[in-house]
Amino acid sequence: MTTEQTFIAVKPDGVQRGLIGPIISRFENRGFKLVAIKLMTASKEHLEKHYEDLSSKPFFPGLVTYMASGPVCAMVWEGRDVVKTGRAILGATNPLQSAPGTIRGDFAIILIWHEQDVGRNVCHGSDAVDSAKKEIALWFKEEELQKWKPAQFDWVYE
Ligand code: DAT
Ligand code: MG
Repeated sequence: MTTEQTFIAVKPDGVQRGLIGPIISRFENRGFKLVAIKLMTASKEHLEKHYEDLSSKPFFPGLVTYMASGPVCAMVWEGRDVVKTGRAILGATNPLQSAPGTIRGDFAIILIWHEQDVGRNVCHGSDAVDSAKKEIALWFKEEELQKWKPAQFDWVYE
């Protein structure tokens, strides 16, 4: 069985709106395992590294300022195919296009697509196994990642 890890972060709007619990529940309910979690206000330098692939985009400075504006809930989740499934649980980047049943589709309430608003989409999730590895290393020290076997493990996986 290939087990992988993904980096999930409840963004400042999600933290302010009391959505940490509901977001954690969606990953727990699916059978994924939480291996690290912390609430932290990231520096702009840290977020510039996190979003370095987007540095040429016009919305980059606004994205970094917004993400540094308050605490985010940074997490690492582990399980079979968790990177791709995590993206499915999150929904499309633009909340207008994210399906009901997804985190963004259920909780992001943006009504007008424009450059300023699309950032308020509640939650981040790594988009590939490689970027997940990079993001986990940026946000967590190796010793912060817990190695444990949930009691439900043998009921989740065949
Ligand atoms: P995702 O978060 O779905 O991986 P992304 O990596 O392309 O999306 O972009 C990172 C974040 O940047 C995204 O969650 C919200 C913001 N963003 C993306 N496209 C944007 C746009 N056209 N205008 C403003 N913000 C945008
Ligand atoms: Mg992305």
